[in-house]
Amino acid sequence: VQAAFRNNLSYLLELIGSGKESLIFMKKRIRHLASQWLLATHSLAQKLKGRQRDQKQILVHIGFLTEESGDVFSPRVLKGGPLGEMVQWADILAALFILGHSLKVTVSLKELQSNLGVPPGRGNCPLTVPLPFDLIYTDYHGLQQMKQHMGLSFKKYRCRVRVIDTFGTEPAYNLEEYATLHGYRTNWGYWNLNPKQFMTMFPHTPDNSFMGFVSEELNETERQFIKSNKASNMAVVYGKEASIWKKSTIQGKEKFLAILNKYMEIHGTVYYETQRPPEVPAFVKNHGLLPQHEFQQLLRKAKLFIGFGFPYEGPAPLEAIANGCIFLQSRFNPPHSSLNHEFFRGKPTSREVSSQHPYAEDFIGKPHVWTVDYNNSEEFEAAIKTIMRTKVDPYVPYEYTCEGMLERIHAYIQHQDFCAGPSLPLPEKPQGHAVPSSLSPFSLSPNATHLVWSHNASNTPSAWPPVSSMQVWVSEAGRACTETCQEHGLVCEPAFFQFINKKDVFLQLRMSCDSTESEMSHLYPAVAENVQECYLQKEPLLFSCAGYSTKYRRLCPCRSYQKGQVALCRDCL
Ligand code: U2F
Repeated sequence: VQAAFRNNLSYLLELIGSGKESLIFMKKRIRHLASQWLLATHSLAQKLKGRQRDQKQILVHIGFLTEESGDVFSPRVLKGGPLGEMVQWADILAALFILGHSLKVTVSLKELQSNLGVPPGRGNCPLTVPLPFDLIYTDYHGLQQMKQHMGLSFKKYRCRVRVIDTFGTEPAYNLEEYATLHGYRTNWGYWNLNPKQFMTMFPHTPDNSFMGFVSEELNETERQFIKSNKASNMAVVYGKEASIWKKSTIQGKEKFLAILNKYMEIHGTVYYETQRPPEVPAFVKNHGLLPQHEFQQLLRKAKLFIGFGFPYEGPAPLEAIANGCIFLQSRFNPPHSSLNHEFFRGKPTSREVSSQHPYAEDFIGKPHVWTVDYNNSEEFEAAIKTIMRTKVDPYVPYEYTCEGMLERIHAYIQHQDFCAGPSLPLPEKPQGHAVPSSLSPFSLSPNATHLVWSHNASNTPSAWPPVSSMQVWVSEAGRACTETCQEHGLVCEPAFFQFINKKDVFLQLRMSCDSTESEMSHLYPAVAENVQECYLQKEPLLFSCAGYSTKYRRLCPCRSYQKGQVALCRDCL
C-alpha cells in the first residue's frame, strides 16, 4: 500500500490517549506545531514528486512512560523535570503520522501485550502468531518489556525494532559476548542489535542513526518582530530545576553570575512551589516553570541564553537559537564522559562531551554559540561584552526543521532494513591470495591519500546509503573514524565497513601487512604500523566509527553529507 501524506493531526491526538501529564504535554506540543508540520509536508511532497512510499504498520511503545517501568517522568512534567524525551517522542509521533503510516501507540504493558497478540495473563508465553508490525519504535525500557513478553519471537523480530536512545549506544557496548569480555557491560544491557537501530537525539555518534526532534521556525513577520524587540541586556538561564543552580557541573558559579549581572538583567524559569528557591540569587528575575510556548516567547525578547553545564544536550539551546538568542556555554576540559561523570556513568557509550551542548558547539558555532572557559573570568567577561554587540538572526539547522525531520525519517523508513543480512559475504578469509587490484571496486585518489569507489554501475551493490558516496581514509594512530572522517569534511558511515573489511584494501592504501588476522574487535579493520600487522573484523556487529586506540591506525569508511542534514548523503533520499 502507498503511504499518503496526511493533512490533519486530530486523529493522532486521539491515538495518543490521555491522563498523564506527559501525554498532555506531548499533545499540546503537537497541536501547537501542527501548522508547521503541514507546511513542511507540502514542501517534502513536492521534493519527492510522487515517489513510491510504502505504508508501514508501526507500533510506538513509549516504555519510560509505562507504570511498569516506574514512570518517574510524568509526575515531574509540571515540576521542572526533564522534558527533552517528551519533546522528541511528540515529534516522532507527528512525523510518522504525517508521513502516512498506520500507527498504534502504547504507554502500558497491557496495551503492549494486546497489540503484540499476547493474551493477558499469559506473561511470557512464546509468541506463535506473526508480528503484526513492520516497525516498532520504543526505548530501552520498552525493549526490556518486549523481551520479557514476546518469548522466542523477540529474537526473530528484533530487527524491526528502533530504539530511541538520547545519548547513543556504541557498538562495543551492544554486543553481549564482547561487552562481557572487555568491560563494556552497563545497566542498559547489550542487545546485539545493529547499532543503527539505536536512534539518538543529536547526530553525535554516526554508529547510531540520528533521529532528532524539531525546533519551531519563525515566519518573516515574527523575525522582523524579534529584531525590533530584542533587549540586548536580557539573559535567560538554562535550567528549570533549582538543583541545577545548586550543584551545577561547573565551579564558581557565584563569580560568573556576578559578572553577568554587571551587564545584563538575568531571568530564570526555575520551578518552585510556594517560595522562591533559595538556590536562585535575589537579583535573578524568576518566572517559575513556564509552559513551553511561553518559555519560547521569553526567549524571543532575550539576547542571551546561558548554560550552567547541566542539563547535557537538551532541546532548549536550539529553541533559544531559533528565537534569535546567542547561546553561551561552558567548555569542559577535560571532557565529561561515562568514565568521569556521574550523569553518564553506566550509559552505553564512552563518548566525550566537550561542552554542555557539543552539537551547538560543533554544528552551529559562532555567532550563535559561544563556548568559553567559565573559570577564566576575563574570557567570560569579554564574551558577554561581544555578545551584547553581536547581531544574530534566528536560526534553525535544516535537520531540526519539520521538513528536515520528515525527510530523514522518510529516508530511514524506505531504506533501512536490518532484517536482511549484509549484502556481501562476511568476513573475508584473510588467508590466500589478495584479490588483484583490477577487481577491487576502489581506486586510489591522485594524491594517494584515500580510496574512492570507482566500480561501474553494473557491479555496484545495492546498499543504502549508496556506495558511490564512499571514501576510505586511514586514521592516525589513536584517532577514531568519527573524527577522521570529520577532518575531511565527511561523516563516518558504518554501513560501508563491510565493503572495506578486505586485505586488498590495505594493499591499495599502500599499508604493508606482514600478517593479516581476522578477529573480533571494535577497532578493526585496522593496522598496527610498528609491527606491520593488519587486522580484519570478524563480527559485523562490532564495526564501530567510535573506537580508537593508540596501537592502531583504523580503516575508515566515510561518506559525503548534505549540509544541514548530516544523516543523508547526496542522492540518498
Ligand atoms: C535534557 O532534558 P531537559 O528537559 O532538561 O532539556 P531542556 O533542554 O531543558 O528542554 C526541554 C524542554 O523544556 C521546555 C523547552 C524544551 O523544549 O521548551 N521548557 C519549558 O517548557 N518551560 C520552561 O520554563 C523551560 C523549558 C535532555 F533532553 C534529556 O534527554 C536529558 O535526559 C536531560 C539531562 O541531560 O537533559
